[in-house]
Amino acid sequence: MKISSFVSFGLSTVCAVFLAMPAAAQTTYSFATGGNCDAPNATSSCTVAGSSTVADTLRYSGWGASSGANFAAAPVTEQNASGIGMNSDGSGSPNHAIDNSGKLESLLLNFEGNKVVLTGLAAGWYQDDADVAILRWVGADTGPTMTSIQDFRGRSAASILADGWQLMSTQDLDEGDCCSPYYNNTNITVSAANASSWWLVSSYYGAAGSNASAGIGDHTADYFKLQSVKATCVSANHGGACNTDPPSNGTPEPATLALVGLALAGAGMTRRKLRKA
Ligand SMILES: [Ca+2]
Ligand SMILES: [Ca+2]
Ligand SMILES: [Ca+2]
Ligand SMILES: [Ca+2]
Repeated sequence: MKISSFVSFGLSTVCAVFLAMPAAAQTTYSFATGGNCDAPNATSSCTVAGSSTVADTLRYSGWGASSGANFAAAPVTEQNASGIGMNSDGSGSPNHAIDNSGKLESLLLNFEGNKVVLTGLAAGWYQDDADVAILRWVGADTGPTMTSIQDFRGRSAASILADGWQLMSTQDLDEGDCCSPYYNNTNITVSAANASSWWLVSSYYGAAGSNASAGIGDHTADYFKLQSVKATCVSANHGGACNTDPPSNGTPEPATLALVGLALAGAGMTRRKLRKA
């Protein structure tokens, strides 16, 4: 192949690959479908499939913290069509919702191999007030260790950033600019600069840095059940196109490795038998 035709072939291949890359698409993850699981602690976090194949499954777990204390795993419970709630300090209504009366409760979202921008969320139920803080993880790729992170209440945006979190948006689901079922976009620009694999949907904590002028009407304690979130994938975790397969497919499971080992051992035995024959 001549150099010029080789270059031409290379360019057309690059163009074909580029054109084949999926455009950024918003995926809806619904917690209202039921039958997912109740997550009693962080080690048994639940997963929920997205509506699109562009973004992977979403893994989530619940966390609650007393004022001034570090987060501890909090049970996440299914609330049928309303979505999910959290029981860090009682299961009676309205403490069965995600709330900030007593403990500050936050839902940790992990989009595994993809970096996404959280582009929407919906509450399926609320009581009193329903103000929400949305943060993204800007720390190490391994993600947060929640048990080493302190309750956000009364802390500055700088101290939260030092922990690896960045406040991205505050939302007022009870007095929002939208409609039943209390759906609101998070108004975060979809860009690499705003993407992360880890997001936190927290009951409002009122720390410095939250934007009162954005319409947060913080009247009282907040109680809501999270019905769904929307996310737009920007890239895979280490650059490139968004992963379309579960990341676990890229890492051999121990059982797979054992099978490969058996196959290699079998091939070795066959070669030895062939040499003997
Ligand atoms: Ca609760
Ligand atoms: Ca509570
Ligand atoms: Ca409000
Ligand atoms: Ca409030």
